[in-house]
Amino acid sequence: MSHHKKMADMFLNGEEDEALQYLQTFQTPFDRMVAYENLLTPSMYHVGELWETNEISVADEHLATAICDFVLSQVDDLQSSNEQGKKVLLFGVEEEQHYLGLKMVASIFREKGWKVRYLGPNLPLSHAHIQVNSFKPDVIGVSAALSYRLPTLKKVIESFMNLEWEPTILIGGRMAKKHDLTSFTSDRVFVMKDLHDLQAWLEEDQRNINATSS
Ligand code: B12
Repeated sequence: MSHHKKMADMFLNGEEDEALQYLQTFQTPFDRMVAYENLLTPSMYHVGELWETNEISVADEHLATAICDFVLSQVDDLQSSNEQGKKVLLFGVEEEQHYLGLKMVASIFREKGWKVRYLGPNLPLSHAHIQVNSFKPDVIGVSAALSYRLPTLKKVIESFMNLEWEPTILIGGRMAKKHDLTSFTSDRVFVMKDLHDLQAWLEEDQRNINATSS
């Protein structure tokens, strides 16, 4: 059985300690991004397939989500780099309930020493603006899983383009994998299919900082 199916089984059986141990030992050395992208994410996608084909119930899927969240929170607690001063604010658009991907993104930024404000899913735009204006993030990350969120997402991007300090906007979530969102992109708006894209962007950003400071 593949790693992610084993992990999905542990989620569905409510085996949180076993799931955590499996995650921590499936690769050496441990890499947070790889653990999220190559194990937790495919495990939850597998749970989605089982749910779609009625092999598991909604209650099973909720249990799997809760265990995945637990494991993710434990990994997130591991040591991060020193603070490097940059700020990111993350949220899921209004009515969007899926949040595990965004929580992984928060954890990756934290690991790189960013100051993170993770606001969770289902945040109306007017409320997001209150936090954005007080926190003044360098980067705003937005997540949406379902295709019918695209109009909302478009509105969110447009409204952040007016911010005077010109933050970078990152768009991710399941619909970024399913649709060609190049029409959303610009020199300040980046669409990301997964955490590999995020990691590549973060490394480029770091290179730019080093280039300016030397
Ligand atoms: C768990 C789950 C739920 C839970 C959510 C729990 C929670 N709080 O997160 C609940 C029960 C609430 C739920 C509800 C629904 N769900 Co649901 N859900 C799932 C499931 C099984 C897993 C989601 C998940 O956590 N995936 C794992 C994460 C890590 O993956 P990810 O979000 O894609 O994130 C990755 C990238 O996209 C990226 N990323 C994500 N966000 C961002 C942001 C930035 C800035 C960046 C850089 C990257 C990034 O990072 C991650 C790692 O690569 C999926 C199956 C699937 N394929 O995802 C279905 C799934 C997404 N749901 C689905 C559906 C239909 C629904 C409902 C409409 C069902 C209903 N009839 O009520 C509702 C809609 C709720 C809503 N209003 O949003 C369908 C969507 C199908 C479609 N055609 O679009 C899926 C695919 C299941 C299926 N196979 O049918 N769901």
